[in-house]
Amino acid sequence: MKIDAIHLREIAMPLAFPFETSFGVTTGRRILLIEIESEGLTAWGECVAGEHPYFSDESIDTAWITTEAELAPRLLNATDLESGGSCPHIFKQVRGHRMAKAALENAVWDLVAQQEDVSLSQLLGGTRKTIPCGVSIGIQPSLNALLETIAKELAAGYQRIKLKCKRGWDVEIFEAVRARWPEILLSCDANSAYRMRDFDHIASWDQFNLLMIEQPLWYDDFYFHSMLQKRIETSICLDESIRNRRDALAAIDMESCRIINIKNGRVGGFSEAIAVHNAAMERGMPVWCGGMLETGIGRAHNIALSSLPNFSLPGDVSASSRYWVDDIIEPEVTVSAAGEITVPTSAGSGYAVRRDRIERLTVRQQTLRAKALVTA
Ligand code: OSB
Ligand code: MG
Repeated sequence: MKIDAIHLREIAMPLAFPFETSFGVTTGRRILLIEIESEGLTAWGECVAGEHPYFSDESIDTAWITTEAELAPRLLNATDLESGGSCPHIFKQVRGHRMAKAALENAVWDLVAQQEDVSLSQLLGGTRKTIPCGVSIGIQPSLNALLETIAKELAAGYQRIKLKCKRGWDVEIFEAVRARWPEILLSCDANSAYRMRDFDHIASWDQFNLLMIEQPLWYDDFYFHSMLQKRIETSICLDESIRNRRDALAAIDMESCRIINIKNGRVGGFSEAIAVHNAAMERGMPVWCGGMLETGIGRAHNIALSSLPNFSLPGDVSASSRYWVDDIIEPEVTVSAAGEITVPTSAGSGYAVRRDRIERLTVRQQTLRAKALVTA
C-alpha cells in the first residue's frame, strides 16, 4: 500500500461546556487532524494531544512538528506498509510521541477498513454490537451544580458516573452523591492529584463503594500505586501510567491496579491498544475505553475499539452533544436511553466527515507528499 498524501490540519473548536480536572480548565480545544490519501480513498485520524503538555508530555504543537518532520515522511516513504499494524515498525526510530503516532496509525486502519469494505470494528476484532457508556464529569463550581449534572446524565441513561476529584473535592462530593444515589456505578479520577501522605485519606473512601479510583498518584508510577492498592479495598484503575503492553504487564504483575483504562492516543494507536486489551484479557483484568474530549473522528475510533470483547466496563465514550454544539461527523454520536452506543457496521468508521465544517474551523494546514527521507 502507498500513501499519496498526508494533510495536517489544526482546527479550533469551543467546548459546549468547560471541563475542569485536577490539572486545569479546558474551555475550547485546538485539535490536530490527519487526513491521508491513498488510491482515491481518504481516511482521517485525530491527535488527542492537548493544547498544553499537562495530561502527558505531548501537546498539539509537539505533535504537529513531530508528524511533519519525522512521522509523516516515514509513512509516505514506507515500502512495507500493509496495514495499520505496520505503523509501529515504520515509526520505531522515533521514541515516544505516541499521540502523534496514533493519529497517523489510526487513519491507516480506517483506510484499510474502507479498502476491504469492512467496518473498523470488524477489522480490529470487535465482537460487541453495542457498547456500554459512562460519563466523566469535571470539577464543578459547586456541589449543587455537580448534583444537577449527575441527575441530567443519569436521566439520559448513562450507566456509570465518573467524578473528577482532587484534594478538597473528594469526600464531600462522594458523601453527597452517595446520599442521593446509593446504588449507581460511581468512580473517581484524580489525574495524579494525591501523594503518599494521602494514603489514609484515600483508604477512607472505601465506605463509598466506588467501582474504581483512577490514577490517584504520579502519572508515571507503578510502585506506589501497588503500595496503595494493598492498603485499600477499592480497585485502582491506571490511566496515565499505562503507555504500552509492557506497562500493562508490569502493573498487573505488581498489582498496581485491578482495572485498566485504554486510550488509543496514550498507547500510540490501535495496534498497541489491542495488545494492551489482549494482555489484560489473558490475565482476567477488565478494561474500558477512556476519552480525551475527542471530536467525532476520534470518538468514532473509540467506539470501534470499545467493541473488543474485554471492554466489559462502561467507558468514557459518550454523545457528541456533551462536548460540541456541532460535531464534525455525520451522523453525530448518540447514546440510547439504555446508555449504549450502537457500533456501526458499514465500511470504515461508519461516520462521514463534515468537510464543510472542518474547513470553517481550520486555522492552519499543510500537505506532505513522498520525498527523500534524511536519516543519520
Ligand atoms: O483522565 O480520563 C482522563 C479528559 C482529558 C484528559 C484526561 C482525561 C479526560 C476525561 C474526559 O476524563 C473523558 C471524556 O469524556 O472524553
Ligand atoms: Mg483519567
